[in-house]
Amino acid sequence: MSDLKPIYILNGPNLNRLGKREPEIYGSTTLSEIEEWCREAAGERPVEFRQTNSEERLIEWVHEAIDEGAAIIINPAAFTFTSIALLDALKMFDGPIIEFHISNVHKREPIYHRSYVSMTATSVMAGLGAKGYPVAVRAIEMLIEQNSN
Ligand code: DHK
Repeated sequence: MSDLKPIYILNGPNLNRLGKREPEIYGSTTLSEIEEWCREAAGERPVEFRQTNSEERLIEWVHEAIDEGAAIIINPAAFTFTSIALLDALKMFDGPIIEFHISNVHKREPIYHRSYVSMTATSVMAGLGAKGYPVAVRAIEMLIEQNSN
């Protein structure tokens, strides 16, 4: 049992369909494969890896991370561009936050160009594909380390 606080890796709507969903944009990797990669990259540190299509549930998980977590990696998917409620929740988190997108949202349709979450995220990663998730895990470890110095 690790005494390290967990990294919360939170995924928003439609990401449960990865592997089948617009593979030309999101690739063919499934969310469970991504979860495995994240746990491996996290090493000793526990990971809470979750996905929901519900804005309410995502916000409740951010509240849980506020009380229990060391860091948040969040792919809010479409809620990135619509949810002030999610932004308000993330503002309460005092650890590092990485906003993560599989695709480069800035190369896509204009509806994907304005992120509320970026107004509070420590870092934004976009366009690395599914293999970017374990990179984000290693990056958040560096940010946790920086935060603790
Ligand atoms: C995933 C989604 O579901 C979209 O709504 C975002 C993001 C992009 C991604 O690239 O991971 O716009």
